[in-house]
Amino acid sequence: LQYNSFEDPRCEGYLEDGRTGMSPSTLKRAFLNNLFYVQGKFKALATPNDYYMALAYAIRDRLLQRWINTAAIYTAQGSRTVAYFSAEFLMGPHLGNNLINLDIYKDVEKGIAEMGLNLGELLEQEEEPGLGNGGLGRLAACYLDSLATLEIPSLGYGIRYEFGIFDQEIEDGWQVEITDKWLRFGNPWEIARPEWAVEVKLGGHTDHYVDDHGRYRIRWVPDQQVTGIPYDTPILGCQTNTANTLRLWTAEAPESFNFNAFNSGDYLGAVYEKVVSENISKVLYPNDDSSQGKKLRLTQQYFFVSCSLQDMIRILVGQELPLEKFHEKFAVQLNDTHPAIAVAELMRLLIDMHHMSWDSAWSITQRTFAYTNHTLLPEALERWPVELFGSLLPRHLEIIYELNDRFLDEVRIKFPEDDSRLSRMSLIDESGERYVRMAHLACVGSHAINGVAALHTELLKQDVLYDFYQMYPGKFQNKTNGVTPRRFMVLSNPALTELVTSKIGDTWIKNLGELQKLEAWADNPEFQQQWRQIKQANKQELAAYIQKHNGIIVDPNSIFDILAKRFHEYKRQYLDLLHIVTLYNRIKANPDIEITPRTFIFGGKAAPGYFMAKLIIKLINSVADVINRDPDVRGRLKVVFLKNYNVKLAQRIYPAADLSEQISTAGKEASGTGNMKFALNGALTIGTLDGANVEIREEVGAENFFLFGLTAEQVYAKRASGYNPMEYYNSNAELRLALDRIASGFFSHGDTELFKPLVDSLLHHDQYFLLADYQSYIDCQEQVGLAYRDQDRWTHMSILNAARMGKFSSDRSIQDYCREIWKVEPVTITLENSEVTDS
Ligand code: OAK
Repeated sequence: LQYNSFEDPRCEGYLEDGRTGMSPSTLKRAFLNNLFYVQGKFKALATPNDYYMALAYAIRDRLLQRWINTAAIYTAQGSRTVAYFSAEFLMGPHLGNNLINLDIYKDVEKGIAEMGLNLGELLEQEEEPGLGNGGLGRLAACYLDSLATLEIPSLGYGIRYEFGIFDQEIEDGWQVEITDKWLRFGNPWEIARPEWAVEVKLGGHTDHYVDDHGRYRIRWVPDQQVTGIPYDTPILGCQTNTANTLRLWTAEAPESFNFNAFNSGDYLGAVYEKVVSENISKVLYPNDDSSQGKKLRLTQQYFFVSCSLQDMIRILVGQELPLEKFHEKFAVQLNDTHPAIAVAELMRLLIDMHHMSWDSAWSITQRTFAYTNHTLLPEALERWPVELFGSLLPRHLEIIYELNDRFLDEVRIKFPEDDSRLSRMSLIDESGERYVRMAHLACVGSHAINGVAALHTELLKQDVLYDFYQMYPGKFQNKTNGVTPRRFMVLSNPALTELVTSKIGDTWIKNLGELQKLEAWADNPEFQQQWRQIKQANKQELAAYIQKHNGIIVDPNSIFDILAKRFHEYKRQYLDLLHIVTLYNRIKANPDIEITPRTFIFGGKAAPGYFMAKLIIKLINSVADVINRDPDVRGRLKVVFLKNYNVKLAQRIYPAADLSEQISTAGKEASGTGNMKFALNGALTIGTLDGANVEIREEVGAENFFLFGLTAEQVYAKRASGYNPMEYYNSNAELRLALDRIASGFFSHGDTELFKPLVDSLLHHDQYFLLADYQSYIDCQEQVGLAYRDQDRWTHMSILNAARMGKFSSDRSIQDYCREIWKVEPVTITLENSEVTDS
């Protein structure tokens, strides 16, 4: 043992040995020990992955003391705890983030360099845990970071998918999906806890019977059972000792389950059962903002929810608290409706398993749950055919029917003689085939319902959840999303972090509002110069990445105009393309035209079954092929599609962006969070009045935001009065030329069929009002080009954008949730050699 407590002030006051020490010498020794004893390698044979693993284990050791102390103190104090239920956690790589939060990034970088290695290269080795699709999953990850940083007792509960979001390859311009084998080389960040495994029932039927005491009871007789094994990952807060837990469940066949089959010699039959069980946590459904209605998906949802609630009851009982205090011990947040089955499951556990009365169980349930809605798109609202639902969860269906009877009685009392309201609000859609409506279940079973940006919450109240707002106005709240500045600034943009810190100190990292102090520097020529140089260097790095991966040379002096997010028609990547084709047409018509050089960068995945989204990816790549090669363009325009957009790539992209494209049809994007990450890194936004763009613009000032397009209200009005996209096509020559160019086969080797579905959808439907917003977008982009020519003005705007992002820290969001929904308080974790640590 080495006692280094006095070498480093951060280690003061607690035992420091070879597995906890933060001094460079101790870290180095730990690294080399792990290379030898964990990886079984010496330097000559070690691969970059061996080095990554050796470092990851050294850092994990440094988390463990904090993690164990955190658990011990929460247990001893019986702390009120947030349980964040989410089918997705898009965590991104852990190592770099843990180095930042432990505040040892630079020391480790130096120590690693002294051994002739490069930290950046080791970080690249980490397989990203991509257990989410996009916004909703990444938000959950940012919230875990903030919960730990704010020292709030919390658990993230979800699914340990064996395959996360697919890897995207591009072949001949088309997206191709490859399975994401993220666990291939092992995962140093998780610890399996088989001792806390739980059993989950599926299928079968229910038995109604009278027990030995003459009481009426209901028993669920399942026809399948699976075991949930928890895998825990520590979630360290920034510059605090708190290390909370992300607990993800893996499905396995119960040991006893195939016993009979084995005994009867049906080996393959027994193995088959095992395979069926393990399928449950096999793969993440790759749909963003849409629901497929597959039984396996409902099984996944029920599986992780049941595991988690049973786990929480175990924790409660372990702390000798009565079940009646469930809602005092836990505040459960439902991340959209994916975990909404929890409402019925908690009722079942309390009533059937723990013999509580209906009324007590319902009171506890409603006080436990709160529901966040993340979408206004009708296709994303989850509903399950009653038959499918009943075949998997027969007891839950009974409970939902009973809940519905009681709920509709309440509606009748509040709104007498209103049958259409009853059918609109029912938990069961009976307008045709019968469905269970998960959003309704979530609304009824929760004490709080929130949207994720001010506009979104208003639209929920006026439209999607209008009846529920009338029924329960007091339940509705807004909680505007936020992002963690640790990952999306400190880790991903070290140069800017250092510049900012040199001027205003480093407390902004945990109190983002302090960035406001940068406003004083917005017109300082020297500061502006430094700000620009950093952006330039970040752009050069991205340019090198583009050259390496796409073979395209781009000009770091051009505007880096970036659209990076999932592909969806409402997000309007296609509108960006229409702008590109318009600029190209102008050049072709007049090769000497003055155009501010731009590099258009796209990134994002399309759901594998989403034909139109995949065709837009193909169109981007096809347009890129033509424009990038055309000598008339003289390099003034470049188009780049970066494949496999994920958290790692996002971290490279935000710091290098000049212009952030946030161009969804107003009223469609619930919030957006990429918009916040871009602005935090000094990109200016071109955007519609949609989602959180509205609030971003309010914060940064209208003069520092490029606004275009119809408002949500105008979109509704236009739709109501009969929108005809053809009118725009006929009356706008540039628009017509752009669409005709695409339709003519110019970008598809003469093939006029390939992009026809895209062109036709705009001309005949244009569900998302691209043509209505086209001219406004083109004009606004003109303003962007002009603004960029005045570098002092642009830099001034860029600084103010970053300086005014304080509101969009996920720390602020989490503080709002804590105060207004969860009613939880921070708990300080100490590292002293307390009794709990010794025992
Ligand atoms: C995914 C599946 C179903 C429903 C919603 C989603 C989703 O990702 N929604 C997104 O959530 C983000 C976080 O709140 C928002 O910023 C995005 O606007 C929203 O589309």
